[in-house]
Amino acid sequence: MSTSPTPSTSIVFYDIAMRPPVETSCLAPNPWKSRLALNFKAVPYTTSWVPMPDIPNVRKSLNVPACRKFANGADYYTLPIIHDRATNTLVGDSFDIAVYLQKTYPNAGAGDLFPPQTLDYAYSPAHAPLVPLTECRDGFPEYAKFNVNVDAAFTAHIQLAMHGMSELFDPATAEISKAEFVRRAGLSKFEDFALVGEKREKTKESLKNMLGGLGKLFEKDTSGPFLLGTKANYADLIVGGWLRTFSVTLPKSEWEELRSWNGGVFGRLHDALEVYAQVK
Ligand SMILES: N[C@@H](CCC(=O)N[C@@H](CS)C(=O)NCC(=O)O)C(=O)O
Repeated sequence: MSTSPTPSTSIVFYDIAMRPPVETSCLAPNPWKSRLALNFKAVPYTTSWVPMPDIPNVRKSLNVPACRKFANGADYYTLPIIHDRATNTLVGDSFDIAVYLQKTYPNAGAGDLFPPQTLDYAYSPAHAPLVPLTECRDGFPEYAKFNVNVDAAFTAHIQLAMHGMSELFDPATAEISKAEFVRRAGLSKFEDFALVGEKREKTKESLKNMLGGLGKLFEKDTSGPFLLGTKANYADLIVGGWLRTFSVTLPKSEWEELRSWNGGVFGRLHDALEVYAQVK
């Protein structure tokens, strides 16, 4: 018999508020990984939508230390966070959230988020990311390493998504958010993030190559659409979180292209994860 707590008191899930309606505009990859995991586990939760400029205050007021730092060592306050009121636990990193859900609710919903598997994928970006990524987390080392590599791989191509992302900023705080992105990048105006023409094509080509490598993992089990065939696990959700970001921020024609690469492996994965993509 399971001794895990009953998730009767709902979890509060903190995600970044984009343009209303937030249900269709939410796009941050790490919160998406957690939403997919919460829905996979079918635990009751409600979303608390945090305007982007309020993230530092919300995180500080919950007493959750930053899990990411800027290149100069200053704290970088991020979401997601979950507050599980059934166990009075706060968790402030998407990987830690998945591990927490698995350990606390091992048999809930669709079951095991971390079935044993080898996740043989390494990505070395040509340049260090603008903001260093969080270091590899504890628990399920194969998955933790995969998470770091997948984050590095997609982050290296994030400029493709910047324009689409800015269109989805909440108009109430868009100017503050844009100014913050400009400041972090050491640019003078948001338009400097623009990626067009030949340069855009090159970055798309690089994204296609990166996904070519990642896609090979999904082609091992041909019963698909998931890494281990017909049942999803957290590694699928890690990639699925990033696909959510690109699905709403790339121009439609480019998203359709991406879906078709590698014989459509990523389009199928994205569609198959729709069952865990409800925004609550
Ligand atoms: N390792 C952390 C990273 C979280 C993270 O980078 N969150 C981004 C969204 S995906 C964020 O909150 N950004 C806020 C900002 O850029 O101001 C996790 O997986 O939760």
